[in-house]
This record gives sequence, C-alpha cells and structure tokens, in this order.
Amino acid sequence: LTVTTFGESHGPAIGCVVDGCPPGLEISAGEFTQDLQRRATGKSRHTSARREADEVEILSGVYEGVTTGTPIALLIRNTDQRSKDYANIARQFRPGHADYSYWQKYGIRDPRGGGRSSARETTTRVAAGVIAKKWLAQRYGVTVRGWLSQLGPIVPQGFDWNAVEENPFFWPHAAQVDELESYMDALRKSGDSVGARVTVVADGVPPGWGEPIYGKLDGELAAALMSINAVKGVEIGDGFDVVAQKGTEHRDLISAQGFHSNHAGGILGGISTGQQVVASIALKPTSSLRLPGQSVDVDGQPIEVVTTGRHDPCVGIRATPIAEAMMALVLMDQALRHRAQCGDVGDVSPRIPGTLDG
Ligand code: EPS
Repeated sequence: LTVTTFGESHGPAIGCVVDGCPPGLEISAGEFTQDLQRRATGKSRHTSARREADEVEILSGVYEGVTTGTPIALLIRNTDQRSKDYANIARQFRPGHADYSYWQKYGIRDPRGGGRSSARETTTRVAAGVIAKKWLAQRYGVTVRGWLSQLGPIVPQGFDWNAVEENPFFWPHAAQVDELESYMDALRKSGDSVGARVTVVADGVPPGWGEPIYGKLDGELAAALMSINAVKGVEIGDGFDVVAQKGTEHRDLISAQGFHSNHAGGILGGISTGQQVVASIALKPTSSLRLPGQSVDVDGQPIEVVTTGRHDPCVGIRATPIAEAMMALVLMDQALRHRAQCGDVGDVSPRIPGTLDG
C-alpha cells in the first residue's frame, strides 16, 4: 500500500492517491466525513478559526461503490483560503518553522500558506486512513483509536474511552476538561503556543504482522508517525521509559492465558505479538506566533517576525485522528505484506491470547 499526498494550504485543492488497496471494499464519499470533521479546524475556540468544508470527492479507484484495485484518488477542495495572511512574511523565516529549511532546499517560496508544511496537508492523510480503518475492521476486526495523552504540562488523571469523543480535546477524563479550557484560553490570550502528546492504539491486530529487520512494524510506525507535521518524537510501548527499567520490570511475562503486561507495545522484534499495538507521538508547539521572535529574512538581514492570521495554539489538539490514520495505513500495509508472504493466518500453535485484563 502506498499513499502520496498533494496540494497547498492556499492552493485550489489538496488530495491523496492510495495505491494498492484490494478490490471489493465498499466505500462512499460520505464515509470520510466523520474522521475529517474530527480533525477539522474551526470546531472550538481552541483551534484555528479557518472554516473548510473538507468534503472528499472520489476521482478514481472506486466504481459503483466498491474499490476496483486501481489507485484511489481523493480530492478535497480548499474553500477558505486566505493567502494574503502570508504576504508580510513571504520573505521572512518564522523561527521554528519549516520556512527556513524549505528555502535552503528549494530556493523557492510558495506564498500559498505553509504549502506542504501546513497542517492542512494532514487532512489528506486522515482521508486515506478512513480506507485503511475500514479495510482493517472488515477484514480482521482491527480497530485503531487514539486520545490526547498530554497537553503542555497537563496529564490525564483518569481514563474513559467514552469521554474521548465528548470534548474538543480528545481527552480521556471529563473532570479535567474545564482545566484544559482555562489553560488554553490563557495560552491563546498570551499569544503563545504549546506542545502535546497523542497516544494511539490498535486492538485486534493478529500476531505476525511486521518484517523482522527491514520493514519492522515499529520502524514503519515510527516513520509514518514522524512524517506528520510537527511531530518531534515517537514512542512504542513504554518508549523512553525503558531507559530506567530493569529487565524484570520490562519483560512481558507469558502464560497460556495470555501476556501479563504490555510494556513492549504489542511488538517484539518488529513483529506484532497479538497484543494491543501502542504508540505515542510528541508534537511541538506551533511556530506561527504573534509574539515577536528574532530571525532573518531571505537576504540574511536581521528582523523580528510576527505571524498574524489563523493558527492553532496547539496542533496536538487536532492530531488524534491523524495519528490514528497513520497507524491504520501502516497496519494495512503490513497486513497485505504478511498475507503475501505467509498467507492469512500463521500456522504456528499454540497462539497466546492478548494481554490479560488489557
Ligand atoms: C496552519 C495555519 C492555518 C490553519 C491550518 C494550519 O491555516 P492557514 O493559515 O493556511 O489559513 O487553519 O490548518 C488547516 C487549514 C487545516 O485544515 O488543518 C498552519 O500554520 O499550519
């Protein structure tokens, strides 16, 4: 399975091509709405005020409501462009923004927003992920879900899946939503931005997905999740906490009834164990700030950059559906690869059930 995306934040449209989806999957344009709206701007005062329709047009690869096996092209027209927002910084580098490295690489400045580096690009990944989520659910009963697991300094004090979709943050503990609202209100008024952490899990993944060396499941997940704009860190399972762990703490004991814990995040040696697959991402604070920051312009002259326009004070707030989409796409790819080499079900027995109580 390969996915490529195209488009600029202030161009006429954005979109993606999903190549390698098996034929026969039922899919309609309306099925993209839910996840695209979960990710969209303008849903609360805590995200960018830009109002996009985010409607998907299926251009190819689907005939009479089912995938044909040919490349699926999805188009999302931009409906609320405002590239003049970028006129005054068209020759400036925002500190902490890809403006600088894009310029060094290409020597061309596209005035249509951040172009490829805009969070707008992630819309198309979510659209592609809808196909992967549906295929995984139908074919293998796999579900992929995520939540915001840290907002700046605030961490969840409880966990309830029902809470996650009931607040604008994807926060798993309803009692803290007021605290998050106040934190974000104060942050927005100050003109600053903040980072966040998103955790995403896949349930129902059978053992055996992933390649042992090249194309490890965790390696592919890390690359896919790191390819999301603003991501600076990826953890699998206990991630960087393993540094302080002893072997006796970290290892997941096994009995015939199941694994006793899941420090490994459902992956051993690059291959799924049949437990929940767990990954977290760290998203940096948005670099487009109205607070002045020291920088240079394209001629190397010292300047103070002030970014106006519509920006997210915390891109992590909208990142949960994006992380879910990237995990689903990697899992679908690995499922197809595993099926090609080993068939649908491994012939190994006995198979250990997933994590006990997990
Ligand atoms: C973004 C800036 C704002 C956001 C945008 C991401 O848009 P713009 O300045 O291009 O109008 O609204 O996010 C989206 C439009 C989206 O759909 O996610 C940025 O600086 O990355």
